[in-house]
Amino acid sequence: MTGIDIDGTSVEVPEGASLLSAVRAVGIELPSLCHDDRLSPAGSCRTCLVRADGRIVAACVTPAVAGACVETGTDDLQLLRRDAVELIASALPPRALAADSGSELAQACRSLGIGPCAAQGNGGRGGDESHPYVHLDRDLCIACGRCVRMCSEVQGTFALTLTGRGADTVVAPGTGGPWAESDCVACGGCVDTCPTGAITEPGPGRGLTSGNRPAAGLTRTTCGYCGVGCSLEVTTRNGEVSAVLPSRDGPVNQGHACVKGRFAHGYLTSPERLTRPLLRQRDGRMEPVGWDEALDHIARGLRAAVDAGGPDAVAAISSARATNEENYLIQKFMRVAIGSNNIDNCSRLCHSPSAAGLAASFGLPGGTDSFDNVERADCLLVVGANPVEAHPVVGARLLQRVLHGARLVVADPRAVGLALHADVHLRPRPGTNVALFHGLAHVLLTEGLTDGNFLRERATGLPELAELLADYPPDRVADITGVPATDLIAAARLYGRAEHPAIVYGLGVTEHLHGTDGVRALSNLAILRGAVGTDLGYGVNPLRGQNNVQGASDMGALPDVLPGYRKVTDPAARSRAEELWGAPVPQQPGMRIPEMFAAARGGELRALWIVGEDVCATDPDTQRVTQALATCPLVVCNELFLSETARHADVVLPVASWLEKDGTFVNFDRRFQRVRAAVSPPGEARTDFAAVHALASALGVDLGCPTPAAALAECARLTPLFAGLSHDRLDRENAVPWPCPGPDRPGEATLYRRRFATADGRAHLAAAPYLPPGEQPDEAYPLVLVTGRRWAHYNSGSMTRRGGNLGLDPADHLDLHPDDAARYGVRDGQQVTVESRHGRARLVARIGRETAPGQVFCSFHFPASGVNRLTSDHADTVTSCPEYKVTAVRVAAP
Ligand SMILES: Nc1nc2c(c(=O)[nH]1)N[C@H]1C(S)=C(S)[C@@H](COP(=O)(O)OP(=O)(O)OC[C@H]3O[C@@H](n4cnc5c(=O)[nH]c(N)nc54)[C@H](O)[C@@H]3O)O[C@H]1N2
Ligand SMILES: Nc1nc2c(c(=O)[nH]1)N[C@H]1C(S)=C(S)[C@@H](COP(=O)(O)OP(=O)(O)OC[C@H]3O[C@@H](n4cnc5c(=O)[nH]c(N)nc54)[C@H](O)[C@@H]3O)O[C@H]1N2
Ligand SMILES: [Mo]
Repeated sequence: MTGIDIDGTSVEVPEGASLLSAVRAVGIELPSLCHDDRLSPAGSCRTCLVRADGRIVAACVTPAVAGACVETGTDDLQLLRRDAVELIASALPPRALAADSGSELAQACRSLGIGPCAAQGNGGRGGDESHPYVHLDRDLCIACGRCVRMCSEVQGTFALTLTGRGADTVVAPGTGGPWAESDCVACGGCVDTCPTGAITEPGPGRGLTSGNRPAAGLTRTTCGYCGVGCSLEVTTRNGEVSAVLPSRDGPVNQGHACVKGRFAHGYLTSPERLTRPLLRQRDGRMEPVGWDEALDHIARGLRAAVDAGGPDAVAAISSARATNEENYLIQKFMRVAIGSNNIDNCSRLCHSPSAAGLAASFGLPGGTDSFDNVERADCLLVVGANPVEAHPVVGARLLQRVLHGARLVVADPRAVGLALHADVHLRPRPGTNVALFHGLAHVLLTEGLTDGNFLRERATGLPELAELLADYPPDRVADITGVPATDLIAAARLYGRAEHPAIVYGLGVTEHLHGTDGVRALSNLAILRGAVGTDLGYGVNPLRGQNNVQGASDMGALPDVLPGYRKVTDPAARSRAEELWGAPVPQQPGMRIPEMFAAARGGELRALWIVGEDVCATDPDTQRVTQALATCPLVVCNELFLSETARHADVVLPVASWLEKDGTFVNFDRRFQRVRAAVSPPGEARTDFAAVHALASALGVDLGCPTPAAALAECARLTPLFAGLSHDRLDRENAVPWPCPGPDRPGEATLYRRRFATADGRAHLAAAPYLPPGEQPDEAYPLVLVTGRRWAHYNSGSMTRRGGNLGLDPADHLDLHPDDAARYGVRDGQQVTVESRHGRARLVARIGRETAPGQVFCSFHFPASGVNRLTSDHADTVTSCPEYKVTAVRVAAP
């Protein structure tokens, strides 16, 4: 710490702090129009002038030197600052200082006594309103460069620049054309930092930033899109959301956000929102009915199903979009009110191989380290993940780390996102990860880049693995994967020689026929290096997908485990739950999602309750899913919209979304965070929590835990993993990671410091051989289709297609290499038909070099394009996670 004197008050500030932060630390506010704590200081606007040891300096760029004597309040300084601000304002048109402007500049003028008539510019420089979420008013630009720095130093997109000379300097997209056609990914960072209102969000959020948001009508919550878990501040007006701003102190996002959390809330008020329950009539039409009638119908259907086939004739798919408390209640409903373990959730389709693989290697079904640790790594191995598009705030933080010198190895067949910044980009053929990871491990072992002590004392399985790895020399791995041996060796050396390497991975590892083997083979690398559970590295970390996919599983919405991953086959675990729930818990593990559909097609499953998953759009081989729903006598769906699945249901219950409910989510690095209702659900829509209670009541069952807080409290009593968690605590502390065994314990952000959570306390190396993917191309289906995500849309697109994001990306595109485009006669922008052995889809071709020849890529955000009619029912042999990443297809221009 450094001690300095400010206007006679002593203050201690961290080493290297600026005078501006020291001045603020004693409660003095100075205007600072070119400054934002999230950015490097510029010192260009000269509005934060102070006198330090007799010299007049800009406080934002002057470091606090021990013993310095700083004056801020003398008349001459006040005058200098006032002049500086007035000079800036004078160039702007009068609207810059309009009475209702909350901009930083307008506020500074008000506090310095500068009247609105100070703004005397003529304007006339025009604007850019081409973008749905970011509008530019060039007349208000003071060329402070904050937006440009936000875009480069926080977001890392480098989309903005300052153009023009002298007084005419103004921000502009670097590509020169309209904003909408620039590289902007609408993270909102420029809007949030702009001090004058030159860059704003159109509509009711106009002019609001995380610096000037109103205190009234403000709700702090956690984003309900992806698993990053950004903290957001939601402002409302007349009962509607007016803006969603990133929390400056958000534990994960630190004042940043992305196009989804920040802007994609238009779906809330979409005219297509469901506001009343729907019941299918005898003639097949869906008609709105009251809740009582809908619940009564479901209750009768459930009783009939149980009478005909026993409790296991009923199943539920719980939602990774819903809260922990809702998931807890749904699994309790299935176990207590129905008497079946037939409960599963979307992690089946996503990171179930992570849960299985990480638990087998290390003991617990979650990532090993906190993201804050990962960010400290000097070498990042990013595998089968595209965080720049799918976890943008994490992607931005990782990119900054790389721009500041961390080494980066990316393993991904496509050249997108972080791969463009990699020291080594490994491009394995889809489905060959296990061979690739064994190749890397082979090099670590043969080059002595392993940690002998760690392997002896904290791991098992080395002899078996070493024997297997003898079969994976770089040349053979090159044959299998297509990755040149030299690249493989270079990558292994980077990871092997780094001081603190970290592994981050995504669905490119899990959504395969051998996804669990992939997770285990990837974990081998961290174990060989001793880079997990030690200070030597930051482990193995899945970028989990949906907002609460970790939590849905944590809460026991799985067929084989109770809350906290206690096996249903374990008598002790069952009896603890039975004691608390006052009902017997079935001991037979239930069905997984694909088994539910098979049982429905086979006539054994007679009632299926689907809570917030559009299985007819997002599960693989959807034609067969639709068949399953058509055969099942009762299908109930909790939804916001009439999704593909809801269209096939017998009863649809209208429910609240994340901005309309109370509870908690668990993000990708195991942090519990609060979710709070900012607005009310529309019409008669209820929360999933209320809907489950209502259905239990209709069956004459009281599930207890009347409120979300009570549900989490009950879960904490049930399982030691979450014993220290409660809503009260999260209201105070914002984020608490699990395991958290007591209210006075902080929670373990980093796992396994003392021992691994396996039965023998050791990390387990896995010697699983490489096996080929389920689908191979042939003459009839010569291309390999990989499916995945695009930045502007989210999964089924049910929310992001209803609002401005549609303007940013209007269709599912098929990316293909120019060679393949030429071979199959496809033009850029053309509608094409894609056919697999399972079905057919219609997509818009996009020709580029992101995909390798012989491979094509598309998203699945527009159910109408039918992408999941293409994908097969091949699934991970351990967890049944679909092989979404490998499908043999052919492409034809119509
Ligand atoms: N914008 C946006 N964000 C999202 C979502 C969304 O739909 N849109 N969905 C959320 C959800 S549910 C999830 S699970 C996450 C997913 O986040 P990610 O896992 O990052 O998403 P994907 O794009 O499906 O796949 C990641 C990468 O795996 C690569 N890949 C495919 N096959 C292989 C292979 O065999 N080996 C290797 N090494 N790589 C391969 C693909 O080329 C792709 O770039 O994103 C979440 N965030
Ligand atoms: N081809 C291909 N298919 C894939 C993937 C892939 O990579 N390729 N990825 C898979 C992965 S990882 C995932 S996670 C799945 C995602 O698939 P889904 O879970 O089906 O997709 P989402 O769009 O996230 O949400 C499903 C539905 O939940 C509704 N919803 C949102 N919030 C709530 C809520 O609070 N309560 C209720 N009841 N409903 C709500 C939405 O309106 C939406 O219709 O897709 C999988 N499908
Ligand atoms: Mo996912």
